[in-house]
Amino acid sequence: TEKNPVRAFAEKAADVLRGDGPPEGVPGRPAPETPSLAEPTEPREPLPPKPDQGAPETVSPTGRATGADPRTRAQHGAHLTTAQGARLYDTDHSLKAGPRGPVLLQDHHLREKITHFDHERIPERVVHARGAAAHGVFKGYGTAASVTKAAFLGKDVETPVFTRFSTVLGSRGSADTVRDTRGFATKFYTTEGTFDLVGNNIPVFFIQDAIKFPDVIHAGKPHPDREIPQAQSAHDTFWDFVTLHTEATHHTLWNMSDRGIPRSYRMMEGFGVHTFRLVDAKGATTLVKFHWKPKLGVHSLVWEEAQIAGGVDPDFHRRDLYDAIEAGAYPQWELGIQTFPDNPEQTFEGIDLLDPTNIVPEELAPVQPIGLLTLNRNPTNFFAETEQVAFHPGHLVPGIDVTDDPLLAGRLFSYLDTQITRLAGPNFGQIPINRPHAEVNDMLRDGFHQQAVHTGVAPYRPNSLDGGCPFTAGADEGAFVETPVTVPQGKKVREAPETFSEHFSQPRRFWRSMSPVEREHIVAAYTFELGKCYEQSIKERGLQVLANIDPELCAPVAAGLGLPAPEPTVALEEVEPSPALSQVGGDWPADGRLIAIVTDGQGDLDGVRAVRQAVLDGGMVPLVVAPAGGKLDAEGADPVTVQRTFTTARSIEFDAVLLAGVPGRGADALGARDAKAGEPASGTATDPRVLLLLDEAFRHGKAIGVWGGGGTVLEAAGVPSGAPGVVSADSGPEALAEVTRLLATHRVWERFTAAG
Ligand code: HDD
Repeated sequence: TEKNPVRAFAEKAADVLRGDGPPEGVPGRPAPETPSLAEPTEPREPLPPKPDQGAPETVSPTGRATGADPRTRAQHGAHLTTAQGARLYDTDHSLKAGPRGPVLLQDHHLREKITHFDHERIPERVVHARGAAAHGVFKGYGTAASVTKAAFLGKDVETPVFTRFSTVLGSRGSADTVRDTRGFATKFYTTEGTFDLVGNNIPVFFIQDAIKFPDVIHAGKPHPDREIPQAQSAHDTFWDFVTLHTEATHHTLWNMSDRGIPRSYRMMEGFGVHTFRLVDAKGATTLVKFHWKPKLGVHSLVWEEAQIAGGVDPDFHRRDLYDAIEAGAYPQWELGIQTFPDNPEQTFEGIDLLDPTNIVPEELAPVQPIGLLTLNRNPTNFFAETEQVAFHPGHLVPGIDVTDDPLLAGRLFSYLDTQITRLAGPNFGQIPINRPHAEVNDMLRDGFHQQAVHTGVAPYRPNSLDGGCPFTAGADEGAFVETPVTVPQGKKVREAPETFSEHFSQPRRFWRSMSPVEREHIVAAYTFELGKCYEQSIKERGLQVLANIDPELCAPVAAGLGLPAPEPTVALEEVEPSPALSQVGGDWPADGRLIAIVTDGQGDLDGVRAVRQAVLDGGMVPLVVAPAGGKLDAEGADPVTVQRTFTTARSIEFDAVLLAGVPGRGADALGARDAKAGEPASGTATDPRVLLLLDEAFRHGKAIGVWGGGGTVLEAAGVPSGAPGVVSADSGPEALAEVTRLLATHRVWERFTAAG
């Protein structure tokens, strides 16, 4: 009689486990000549590297092939096992009563694999769902020692950190470059306990009291009926709320400015937003606002770039951060503080420090650097680290305390609360990324996902059974002791202080501090966003808010909407501009900037090589763009790897474009191909993808360099050769030198009409 196929199958498996060699085949299938997925081969140690993806440089600018390093492989053992550690001989076929028979319920591996998969997702964050993160180190300058006893701010003290950047409104899978506020949360694993600075890239908030947080988020999230639009503020409910609730005006104006579409997480400022209280060793207190200042300067995309990126590379910011760190271009920020006397009024120069819709201009209170953050290591596993990290503004260390900002008070409740659901129970602090580096000795016990095997019998105090331990510490032994501030007396009321009621002068200061080109962008943003609203009354209210900021802002937006500009309904208080608020002006390092070197793959390859090396020497990242992938001059001694093709390249990725002209083959040789046939064209036909690249780079204010006759390609693209920031040079390195100089200001601002 024929052998039971399931039994035969199991016997084969037993052979493998005994080490009797690979099975010849599974029931019903002939033994293959060469091992395939279904038939495990004899285990090999070390494992073969995962196949790299052809030219590794096409994967990351560093050219590091995934899988090359055994430590970063997904699997560490040679054998696949169940969750219980039993070795498996097949994970590709369900256990069946014969190859065409029904699947058997007794297949534990099938059930375990699918059950685990069914539960792979955890709830996304209710806000800030989409983010990217990196590990790094924070080094104190010691300059804060006069105002705080926090040990990690001491001179040259190094503290490991994990920083997560995020958008606020979008879901986990939404695009990176949407117009939105960005989160900037840093976990400092200090020796005195974990300190979290959970900030944003905008120094003010929409609301003054946390009780309004559900309202503002309900208004900003997609409409509850159709669940659109995703990750956008350009819709009725958002503008309904922010125009009815004018304390949101300041934050909304920042959103409509270039700050709402950062060029990169590496080029964003960060702000603690609230006023915090620092405490020195003697108990003296100082009020402060925290600032992160990026070493690369604060830069933004232009709106069209952000839109294009949303389609061609929704992971634009995530990729940028990862690639920069891979390439060794570690982003850095200085942590700084503005300091204010801790007076009973909690004001500075008439500005209410407890109102989180206020900034204090840097001209009134300079930002004093107190340490340096360097992000130098990408996460190993997105879920384990970036997704599971849990920040909390209440994670404080001795020397840093909170103030009575009513927005902060609600936050101190919300984060722990949301994480209990998101991370399934109260023990998420034991997840590796959330574990403090300081010693933990708590009396918290049991609960979902408890990882510890606690010993002893007395998780309570006082006790006599565990030697009375543990003991509490005094401030002199490093305890976190709340500052005994005097609490103002008063009646219990649901009211905001009178000082919270003026909502337009701070936005007016921001608007008046902008350069003409930044103003032009703000006008365009309001015109777009209000123009996307369906309700006429919301557009009209939006215009009223703008008139109350400044009629000069209101008028062009009203014209764009085709509506009359209303008169202001408030007295327009004069304000002193704060030049520090403008992103235009200043020279910044070009480190980590991405430079396209566009070539037709023939002509001046020596020029391409030289310029590529010069880009690297300048601390930037060269990306060679050619008609097809692979290598240029593949047979030669020094082949050039192509990183992008005319098909995969899009202008938004590059900070500047260099056109490698082709001397000797005619001025129009670069890109002079028939896009369809891929053949060089006889006349002046130029690949439309190259023309689009140049056209966009030009309109987005990017530096363009040509040498060796690329000028005619520019002409075909409609780029005027004498235009600002269009460099014509004798050689690639010369063109690059000028382009690098132009990169220092981020964009060629003269190209924008408002600046022209
Ligand atoms: Fe918040 C997440 C920043 C007000 C409630 N917030 C969250 C994150 C950042 C901020 C960066 C993402 C953290 C991460 O990467 O995991 N939030 C801010 C800033 C605020 C602010 C700068 C104002 C100054 N937030 C705020 C209020 C409330 C919350 C007023 C509630 C009353 N925030 C949350 C939250 C989140 C959160 C619901 C979602 C996921 C999480 O906490 O862990 O608790």
